[in-house]
Amino acid sequence: MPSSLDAHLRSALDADEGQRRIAEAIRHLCTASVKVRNQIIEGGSNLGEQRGDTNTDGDVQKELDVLADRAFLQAAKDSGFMFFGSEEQEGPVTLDENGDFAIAIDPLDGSSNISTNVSIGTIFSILPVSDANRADPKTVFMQKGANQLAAGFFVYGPQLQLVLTVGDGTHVFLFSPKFGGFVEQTASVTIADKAKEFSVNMSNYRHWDTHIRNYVDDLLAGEEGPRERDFGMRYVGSLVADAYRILQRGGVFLYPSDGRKGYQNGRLRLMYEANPVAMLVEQAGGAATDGTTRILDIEPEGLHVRTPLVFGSKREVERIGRYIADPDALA
Ligand code: P6P
Repeated sequence: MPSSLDAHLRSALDADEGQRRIAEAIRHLCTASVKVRNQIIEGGSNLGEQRGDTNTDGDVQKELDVLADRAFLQAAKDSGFMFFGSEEQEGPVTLDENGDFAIAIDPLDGSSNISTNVSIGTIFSILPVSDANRADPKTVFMQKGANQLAAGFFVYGPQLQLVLTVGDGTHVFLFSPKFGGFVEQTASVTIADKAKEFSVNMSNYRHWDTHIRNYVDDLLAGEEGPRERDFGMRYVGSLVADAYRILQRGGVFLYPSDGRKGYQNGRLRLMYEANPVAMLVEQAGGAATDGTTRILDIEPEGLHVRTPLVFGSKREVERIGRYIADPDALA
């Protein structure tokens, strides 16, 4: 019988009461993920239907967005954790004045893909609450990603998977209805150092800065240009799907800043997309930057701030930094 998530949590998070509370919160998050999974499987065709409200991205909420937000808010309540989600217009929800931990979460990332049956996900980050910032929920979440105690994402695809780190490497767990829980699928994922694929929305090419265009041009030129090989391209348009593929077989993902209105810092959110993905990728031996600065070192200037995001095979992420630092160099 493969090792269970429970066994992993008991061995990785058992040093003190705080760690045990984080383990319990991860169990509650898993319970919420199974509710979302079951709704996707059984929920019929209205899951992608719009409800009329908009979230902070300006996206119209879908039925499943609201169900996921409620399910994960309940998980935070059951954990006694503060809660801040991408769907929250007003800001963080204080659930427990004396809470020691907080969850920043995108309850349903990629919901525009529901109607096309593409993998979607939930991305979460667990942060400490210090006495200094406990009084103001907003300051609780205004901390850099390096402070994360745990991070993960659920992938609602052909299988329900949990990609998780509690600072002890990145591990993949598979939901097994037969087993009635999550079983370990891959212990200690390692991202291949060399990238053979890149992942970017090429339709934004004309909006990128010169150095990003130069970098992508060289990828497209392959062996006929300055690069040592030809490259493949994969782009799902669902962050958890692209991130999971890169964790499994290497590659590099880019969502750069671009000239479009509202995209000067790219599209992805620092708090509940870039930071958790960056922790998972670094724990798997990869790298994650905004092009030049380590994502986990970025001090947030707002709760829903966006950041340019580059992550994946470490040598490729570093190469992009060299294109930006010296656009004329053939990095
Ligand atoms: P674009 C999905 O809506 C999402 O937030 C991420 O999951 C994904 O990586 C990105 O947006 C895709 O954005 O502009 O390429 O459609």
